Formats: sequence, structure tokens, C-alpha cells
Amino acid sequence: MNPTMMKATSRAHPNIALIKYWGKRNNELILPFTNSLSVTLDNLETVTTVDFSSIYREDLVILNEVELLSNSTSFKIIHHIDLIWDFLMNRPRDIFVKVVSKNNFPTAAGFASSSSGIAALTYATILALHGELSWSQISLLARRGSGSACRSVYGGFVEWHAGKEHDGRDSYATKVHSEYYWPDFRMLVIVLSSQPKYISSREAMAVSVKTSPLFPSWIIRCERDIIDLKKALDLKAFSMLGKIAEENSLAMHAVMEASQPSIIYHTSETQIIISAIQSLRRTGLNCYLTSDAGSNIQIIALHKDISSILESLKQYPFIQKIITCGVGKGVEQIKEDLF
Ligand code: 2P0
Repeated sequence: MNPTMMKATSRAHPNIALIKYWGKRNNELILPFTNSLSVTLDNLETVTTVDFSSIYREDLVILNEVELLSNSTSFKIIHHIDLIWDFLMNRPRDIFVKVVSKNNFPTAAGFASSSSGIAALTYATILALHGELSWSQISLLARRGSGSACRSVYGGFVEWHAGKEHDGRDSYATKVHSEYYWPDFRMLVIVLSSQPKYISSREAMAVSVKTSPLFPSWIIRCERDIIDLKKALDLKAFSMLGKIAEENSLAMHAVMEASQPSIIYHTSETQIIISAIQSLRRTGLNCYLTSDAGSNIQIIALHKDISSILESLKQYPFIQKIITCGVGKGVEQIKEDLF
């Protein structure tokens, strides 16, 4: 990168939580009640170029080839860039910025696109501003844009520490095991719908915190599930890991569904696939499910079982697409800019 230029490009992969983050203790600073633990996926990616230049006459945000004109997503992106600028520079921003970002998967449909999107934006902005920060600081800044993004800073299996401080200085992610730790670990991303979800995770989790009678027990459960899941990971005990992850995900959906108003992301197709995975297990195939805020499902499995699982899913014509992912890398700089 030319040192006088303020332009950089980065790539990040989405992560899927095995122990979910659901509920904030501080909405503005994005501080969760509980730790969460995720796996970063290969194959799916966001690439983002950020360019600060005096040639621009306004801030420009182009996401998946569509220019975003003053909508809530462009506001969120520019607000996040300003937060990083304020952290790194000792003067107010006096230059416009152009951001171009591309996902190779559907946006805002329960594929954790905000995790890779905000992680890539955070890192490209830091690089464009020639910032030199530790990975913990990068993760902490990514958290300020979107909670789950702090986990996509790293590859492999990643834990976001909720932290205890009111200002959030101890709330960032760290790596539990690298992307090379479990080469046979797979996640099948089952695309049932590519439509954006009807209520954002951010809004939905605020409703759950305020109104779900299950929320207090959710906090206690996650504390226990994180400890058990880390034990399963250390032992590479696949069935133990899958069972904890599946039950944690279904418990999160129960918390949502008990909220007032009830939040139901799962559709009848989602329920069919949940039953299918559970019955595949009864026939001896070792596979488990997890599901984020959306109607889609991810299957947790090992490499040796993937072809049998794919074969058995052929009977469901409403499945739009299945993407097989392994464990992916953390955020990285790439040389080819998008413009
Ligand atoms: C997770 N999700 O742990 C959970 C599980 C969805 C369900 O993190 O408000 O986009 O920006 O912090 O990170 C999605 O929520 O929400 C999410 P904000 P985010 O992956």
C-alpha cells in the first residue's frame, strides 16, 4: 500500500455461534450478558475496500453493487467508520470516504453477514488509516459495529468474552483453537430463504431481554454450556459438542418465542429440516443443527458423513442451496482492491 494513500482492502469470513449471543447488557456499547463461542467458516466471505480521498464530494457506500443512499445500513457503516477514525486520529474526520463491499452469500438472512461485513469493514478502515492495533483492540472495535463481528476477526473456534467493565474494555474475542485444529469439522449451510429477516437481531434481542420470562434462565444456561462446549472441543468429542450446540440454539429460539410479542424466525420448512436432522441421527448419522436469527439452518457434521447427509436432503425440494464449509481463517488484508 502506498503510504500516502488511505485505501485498503480486507477479507473476512462469517462465523456461526455454537453457543449463541442473545441479549445485551448495554445496547449502545454492544455488551452482551454472556460469553459466546463460534466457528469461523471458510467458503463464505465478505471483501471490503475503504478509501478516504479528497476526490470524493460525499460519503459513498456500495454493497453488493447497489449504492446505499442514506438508509439505515449506510448510516451504520459510516457511523462505524467514524468511531474507528475517532479512536485512531486526533482530529475530526475532514475527508470523505468510499466503501465498496461484496458478499458471496445472501445478506441479512440469518447467514451472519453482519459478522463478516463489519469485521472486514473494521480491518480495512484500520489499515486505510495506517493504524497499528493488537488483535484484541481490533476485535473490540469490530464489536462496536456488530457484536458477532468481534468473533470473525479470528479464524478457528473463537470465544467472545462478555466482560465485566461498564465501558466494555474487557469485552472482545480470543481464539480458542486455530483453523487447523479440527480439519474434519464441517458446517452445512442450508439455504431455505434468502429474504432479509422480518425483524433484525438487534431489535429482537432487545425485546427478548425486556420481555422473555426465559431470559434469566438463558443467562445461567449459557454460562454452563460454554464450559461444557470448550471441554468437548478440547477432547474433539463431536457428539458432545453437537448436542450442546443444538440444544443451545433451540433454547435461544425458545427465549425468542416466549417474548412479547413472540418472535418466530422458524418457518414450516425450518421445522421439517430440524425433524429431518433429528431423525437422521436416530438412523446413526452423527449430525446436529444450529440456527441463528432467521429461518435458515446449519448442520454440524464431520467430513466422513457429508455425502450421506447431502443425499438424504435431496428429498426436500424447498432447499434452495447447500454450502459445505470447513473452518475458516480470520480477517486478512488482500492486495486486490475492489475499485
Ligand atoms: C450469534 N446472533 O451469536 C447470535 C445468534 C444471531 C443469533 O450475533 O446487535 O448482528 O449487531 O450486536 O451480532 C446476530 O446479532 O447483532 C447474532 P448486533 P448481531 O451469532
